[in-house]
Amino acid sequence: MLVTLGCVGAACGGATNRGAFVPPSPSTAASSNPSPVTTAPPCTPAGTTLRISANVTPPGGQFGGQSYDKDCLAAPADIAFKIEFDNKDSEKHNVSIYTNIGASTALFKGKIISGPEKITYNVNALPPGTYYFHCDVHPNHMNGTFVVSE
Ligand SMILES: [Cu+2]
Repeated sequence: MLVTLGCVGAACGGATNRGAFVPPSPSTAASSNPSPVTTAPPCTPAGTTLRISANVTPPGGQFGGQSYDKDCLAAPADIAFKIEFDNKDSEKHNVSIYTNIGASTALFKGKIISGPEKITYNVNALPPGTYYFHCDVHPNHMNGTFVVSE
């Protein structure tokens, strides 16, 4: 069966994945009914510069069309890193990291910027864990998993 390594789909695509290991195709035929890999993180770190964009909100999407271009970010553990945030939208957005989906404890809060504009956030080192990120302006529509791992 196929083993999923790293990002699912285009969730974590980008230039930082250039050096990512690409598994060879298995010699056996792919199962028509692959079982999900439940233990692998949804994305894995590839360097200390992370990138995420806020998509342009479609017309009429003012109360629900806001979105990021990915739903998983990953950073290496125990080392400071950067998040290059490209707000392509005309609305205000940011990226903040929380301990969990309830967003009760913030690990990092990014400055909210009006787009179109780019900003680079400098984030202090975090211990390994599976956290959560969202836009503080649109937490219900712009959010995802934040993985910190070796
Ligand atoms: Cu937002």
